[in-house]
Amino acid sequence: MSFDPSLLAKARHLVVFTGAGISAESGIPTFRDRLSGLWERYEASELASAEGFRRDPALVWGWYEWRRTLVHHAQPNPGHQAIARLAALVPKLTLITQNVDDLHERAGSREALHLHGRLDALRCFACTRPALEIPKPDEPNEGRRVEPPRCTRCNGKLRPSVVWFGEQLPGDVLRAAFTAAEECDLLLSIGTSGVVEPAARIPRLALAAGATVLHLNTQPVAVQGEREFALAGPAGELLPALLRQAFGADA
Ligand code: BV8
Ligand code: ZN
Repeated sequence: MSFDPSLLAKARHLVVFTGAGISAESGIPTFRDRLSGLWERYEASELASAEGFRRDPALVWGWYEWRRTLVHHAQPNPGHQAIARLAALVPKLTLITQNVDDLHERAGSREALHLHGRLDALRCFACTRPALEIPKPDEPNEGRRVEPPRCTRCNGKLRPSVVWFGEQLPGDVLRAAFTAAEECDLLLSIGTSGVVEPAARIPRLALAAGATVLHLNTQPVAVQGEREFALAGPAGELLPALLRQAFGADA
């Protein structure tokens, strides 16, 4: 049985849950599914972790600087834009993202719940206080080592305010995400491999609470039961088509 687009038009509370795949068509490498994927190129545990930063701060800071410049030069794609339009088409929308880029915001989405923090915020690795000014990122140069800037208060090294592996997700954001997943009647899970915990629990929570879940992914996604569906294809094409089917040609 295939997904009925009218469910989107009838949704009272829609949750949109995104992963790295929603930014792929903006030219931001995902973590696993492409040969040049960041995780293929580096050990994620080596780079996206406090131990990695302690061991080689210049390599980790250089990786984040490269990613910040990629995002800085990237544009939101039709997938991000369709999600931004959805907010005006349904009574209530909660956007939850695993991504640390600001492409949802630049597409016009407001109040995205960033489970894993954001690249464009920095804090001190030593005293944890937020950095007051964000240095302009250097030009992209994959894997170049760059010494991290220093905290103006304690001279500690600055780090990106993202959630590294082994670090806890911000409790208030995670609770808001879980609550939305349990309250919604429809959840779109877009561009995520569903590997990273606890974020990967979100579609499962929605399904268990009786919602319908639709996965949008270039790869096939295994679904079970009569309330879980999957569409295979790029989000930048599937989402605009879904809005047209649900809300009419000019949605
Ligand atoms: C925690 C910020 C506990 C940083 C990220 C076993 C061993 C070791 C650890 C664990 C383990 N089991 C569980 C863990 C814990 C660990 C974890 O889940 N590890 C995984 C690898 C197994 N989790 C943690 O450590 C979390 N913290 O558990 O803390 C704790 C408790 C108490 C006290 C202290 C600690 C923290 C996890 C957060 C890590 N940080 N990001 C940064 O970005 O640098 S996660 C990072 O990877 C991304 O943010 C993203 O969330 C994730 C990658 O996942 P996806 O978004 O799904 O992206 P991916 O590339 O995987 O997939 C892309 C998908 O898109 C693919 O399916 C592809 O087919 C599809 N696609 C591609 N193109 C398109 C598309 N779809 C549609 N359209 C397209 N065009
Ligand atoms: Zn400091």
